[in-house]
Amino acid sequence: MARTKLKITRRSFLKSSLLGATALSLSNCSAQPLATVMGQNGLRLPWFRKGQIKTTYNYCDMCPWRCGIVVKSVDGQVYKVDGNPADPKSRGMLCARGQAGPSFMYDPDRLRAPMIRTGARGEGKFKEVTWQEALDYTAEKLKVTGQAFGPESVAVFGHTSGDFWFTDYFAQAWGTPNAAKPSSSLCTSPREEAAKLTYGLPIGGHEPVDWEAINCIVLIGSHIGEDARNTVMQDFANAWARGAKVIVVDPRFSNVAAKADYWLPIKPGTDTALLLAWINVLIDEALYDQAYVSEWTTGFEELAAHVSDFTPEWAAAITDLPADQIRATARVMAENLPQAAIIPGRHVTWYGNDTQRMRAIYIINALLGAYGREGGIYFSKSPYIESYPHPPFAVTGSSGGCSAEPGEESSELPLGPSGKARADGARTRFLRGATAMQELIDPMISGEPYPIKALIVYGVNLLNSIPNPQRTVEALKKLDFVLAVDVLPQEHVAWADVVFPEATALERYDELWVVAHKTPYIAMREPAVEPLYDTKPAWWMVRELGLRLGMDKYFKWETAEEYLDARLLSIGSSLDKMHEEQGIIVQKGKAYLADFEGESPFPTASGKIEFYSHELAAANFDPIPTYEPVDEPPDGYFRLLYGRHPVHTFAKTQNTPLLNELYPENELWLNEDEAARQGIDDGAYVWLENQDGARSGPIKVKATQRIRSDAVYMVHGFGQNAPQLSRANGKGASDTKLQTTYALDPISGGAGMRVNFVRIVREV
Ligand SMILES: Nc1nc2c(c(=O)[nH]1)N[C@H]1C(S)=C(S)[C@@H](COP(=O)(O)OP(=O)(O)OC[C@H]3O[C@@H](n4cnc5c(=O)[nH]c(N)nc54)[C@H](O)[C@@H]3O)O[C@H]1N2
Ligand SMILES: Nc1nc2c(c(=O)[nH]1)N[C@H]1C(S)=C(S)[C@@H](COP(=O)(O)OP(=O)(O)OC[C@H]3O[C@@H](n4cnc5c(=O)[nH]c(N)nc54)[C@H](O)[C@@H]3O)O[C@H]1N2
Ligand code: SF4
Ligand SMILES: [Mo]
Repeated sequence: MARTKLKITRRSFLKSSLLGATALSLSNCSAQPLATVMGQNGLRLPWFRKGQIKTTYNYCDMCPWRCGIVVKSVDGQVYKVDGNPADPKSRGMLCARGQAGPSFMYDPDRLRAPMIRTGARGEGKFKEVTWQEALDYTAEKLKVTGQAFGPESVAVFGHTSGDFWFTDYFAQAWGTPNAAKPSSSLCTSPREEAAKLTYGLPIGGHEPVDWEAINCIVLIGSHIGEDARNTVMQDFANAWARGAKVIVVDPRFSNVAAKADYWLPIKPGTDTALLLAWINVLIDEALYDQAYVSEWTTGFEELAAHVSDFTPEWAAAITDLPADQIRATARVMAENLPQAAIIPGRHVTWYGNDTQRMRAIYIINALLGAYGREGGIYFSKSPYIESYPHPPFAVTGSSGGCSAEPGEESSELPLGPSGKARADGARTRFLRGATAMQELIDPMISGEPYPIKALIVYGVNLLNSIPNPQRTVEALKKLDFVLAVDVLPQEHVAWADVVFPEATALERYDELWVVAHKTPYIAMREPAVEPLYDTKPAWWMVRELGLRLGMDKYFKWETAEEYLDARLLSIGSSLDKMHEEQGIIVQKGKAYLADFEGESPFPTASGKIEFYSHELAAANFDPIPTYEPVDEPPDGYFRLLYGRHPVHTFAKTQNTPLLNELYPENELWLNEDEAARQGIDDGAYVWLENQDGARSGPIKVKATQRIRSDAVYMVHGFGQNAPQLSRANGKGASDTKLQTTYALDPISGGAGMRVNFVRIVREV
């Protein structure tokens, strides 16, 4: 395939074939009468005002990646967001979802006023109340619950960028260790635990791949281009145009597989066998970086002995891949070392043995000498900035996650003020793990190990993000009190006692976005316009609650500006100064081994990369990764796989007018031969039933050779049951509703969701 030797620019980026959908969104818009597009998005004509154009700086909240944006508004209306050229993530460009920020903000279905429930839970009947009433009522409920059952009986779930105020600040000040983010145990926790166990450092929010100089890119179930993180797409496209070799391991011919030199259509769930065979080849053929391994690693002898039988022929029988292809791909990696690496991936909670798979990945990267080398994996550094000065919190500990800045590490599980550890600890405990969100649902139902009686849900799509939503509904029925803080009437909002409607990211100040990076940096969020309707920002909500709950000492600041200025003062800046400097502060990094002048950059016990983990051995886990088979689909069933669509984020953008127009419903990828065997036409609508009898649909069949015959695939986030989401309600099928079970990773607390099977049902 010919590659255009072209550096990605703003113009070429939008044209890139990887980004077909992005380009489509723009051409679609310009082809329609402007009034139609504006009308669909709740915008008023005339759009060309005489008023002055106001510029504000922000970071995109349309997905957890958070590209820096420049917001243009006139007379209190937002018209346009652009990538902030000064921002190391966006570099002046945005993806389709980022461009749709104003469309998300002007969604006519938004929550408009605080509400208190009047009907039964789940019925969705509320009365609008004043903020005073909603806050007084909530504070009273929290106070009573805390007095009767202790502060840890209140769980706080948070995601989206404002979650800091609830999940970190409020939860710790209030004193509950039961604060969790879906971006940890439903996303990254295995890769974070594995990284800390293997080389002592977290991956962090921004994967430290040294894209500028990498020559061999290996993707294990990461589908760049569908996983549409702006920066990663730019970086990948540039590396590809430079001629970097690309190896994609995916049971599905993903968009990025179409750009690959090697596509390995692996049998789902067998990746660790492939990885062990790759290690076997690298060692057996002495292809690894021997100088690096002897200087920077421990446990090589044990590793070599461990993998000696895991030959490509052994793996071929397990993975359904030819042994020659396994050997050839290991050699391609080695030919390019140390400018070769397996990309850490992001959503890595797959089959329950995920920390071990991630460790196998990092072991290969170390054999390739990639850590701390140009074109390999650089060392991220956190920016320097002080926290807002406050008295010690009642409980400390990171709730973790891909949206969190790396928190304080502690070797113990966080304890509440009454001495109780996190309620997920009994099942998933491993030393430094972040709270496992899905493991906090059982204590809400059973009261074990102790009762959780109240739940605050901030920016988490409760019934679409946590597997086994049927169980979550049981919990919602049992809880004494539920507060939902959201911007949209999502499915779970109907189950809340109180609803706080939040102002969107474009309408509020927020905590700084502090990013560990090659060039550590800080981005700001300032409001472009006044909040619409009777909505408020999260910082204001937690402060008002805190004052009502006698937590005044944590809320000495009166406004977000005061809070932010105090933090920025610690680095000689201020909100005004940051605004003048395009909303971004960049600091100096320490990316490569050479920057450490002989000191070890690896904060493990040995100061080296540990092929053999004494820490895991001591906790009775395999010290070197082993392959564990996963259950096969029963007869007549397919493994249910899922992933991203370039123009949607999880289950939150399906109702966004512009994005809904681009991809209104998801499809079921079904192998064409299987479809023919079952007499199902391409484009037919079917229902799906899982191994436990849960159903979802109808969903349109996409009969294709781009997927193996033992699995089906759909985009996550559809099949919602939320009558007030006028565009998203009832469209397509829900992967979550078909995930009635998950496999718990005992090391990281991750919930492996690819262990569910579905069969096709023609009629309901
Ligand atoms: N079945 C299944 N489950 C998954 C995944 C999957 O692929 N399949 N993916 C997993 C992964 S990788 C992740 S990271 C998680 C993501 O999990 P979530 O973050 O829960 O996913 P979203 O659907 O984006 O939900 C965001 C919620 O925040 C609300 N919201 C949006 N903006 C704001 C705001 O400004 N303020 C407030 N208060 N609320 C706001 C939205 O309306 C929505 O309710 O899901 C995980 N769960
Ligand atoms: N457009 C868009 N982009 C996003 C997001 C979004 O919501 N929308 N969310 C962001 C977030 S928080 C996350 S965590 C990432 C997630 O994005 P990634 O981590 O890149 O991808 P996943 O969605 O987990 O991976 C899905 C891929 O894994 C393949 N797969 C399934 N089973 C197996 C298996 O057993 N082995 C192998 N090798 N492959 C398998 C699937 O076919 C699919 O191609 O995306 C980020 N980017
Ligand atoms: S990747 Fe797209 S949606 Fe995510 S933060 Fe960047 S521009 Fe926004
Ligand atoms: Mo994620």
